[in-house]
Amino acid sequence: MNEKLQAQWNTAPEGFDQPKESNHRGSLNPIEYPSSTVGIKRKAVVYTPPGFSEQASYSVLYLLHGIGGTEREWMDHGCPQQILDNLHLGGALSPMIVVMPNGRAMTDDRATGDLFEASKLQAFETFESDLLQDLIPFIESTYPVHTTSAHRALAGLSMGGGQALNIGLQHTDRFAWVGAFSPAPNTREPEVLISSPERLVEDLSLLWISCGLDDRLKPISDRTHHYLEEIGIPHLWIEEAGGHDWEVWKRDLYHFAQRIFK
Ligand code: FER
Repeated sequence: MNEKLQAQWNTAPEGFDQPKESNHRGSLNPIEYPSSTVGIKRKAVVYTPPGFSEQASYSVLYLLHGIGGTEREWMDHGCPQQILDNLHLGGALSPMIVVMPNGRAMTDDRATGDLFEASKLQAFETFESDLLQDLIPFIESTYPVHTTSAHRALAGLSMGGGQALNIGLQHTDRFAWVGAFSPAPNTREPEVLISSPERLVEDLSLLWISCGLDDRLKPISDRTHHYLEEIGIPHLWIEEAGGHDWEVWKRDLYHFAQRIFK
């Protein structure tokens, strides 16, 4: 990648994550949906953009958290409302809502105790069914949204980045846009992850993989990128300044959001 492009990923404009004076603001709303997968009602947070209208039709980005988080993690640490409001007000985004689920699909899905316990790691796998069978149908019957893969994106950070790859690349009929920000060791091995290269090339509009150069999980991203390159699958590969942290993920959201649904 040339130096100019590389530099682009290491910056976002001053104040990109700060609230601007405006009467037009989006909003973040907690929701609950029935999960047949877990057998309980599960929580999520939904961002609707400035000027949101039931008469319009929106695309949907499903945005996933890391191992230490819940459905609140992006809201509490990633300034999604400020970043997305500012982009919407600048005319830089397609009309979209953003759904932030809880990716630990089990009865007690709080981020407490030993987060690496087997049952808790398994719950990040179980989320595949919760997302596809429960959450997406709920969102699509509740919000005024488009329901084709061209209008659905799946992205996440760390554990959520691994989920975005594991789920997204198996279900390219459901998601045309997939983004992994600093994907974690839950990311399947490349040969398993990419079981049907031709299908990926045909179905995906964007496959994004990014990681901070100082992130100790970077070998996971490297491995995935090298395999994709080797077998000739187009993807956006971003090595950026920083570690396993929110400065990186906020910037990733800023850039990724502008590239989807276009
Ligand atoms: C691991 C190291 C980190 C791992 C997961 C993580 C499943 C996740 C980190 C995060 O989500 O921030 O070995 O194994």
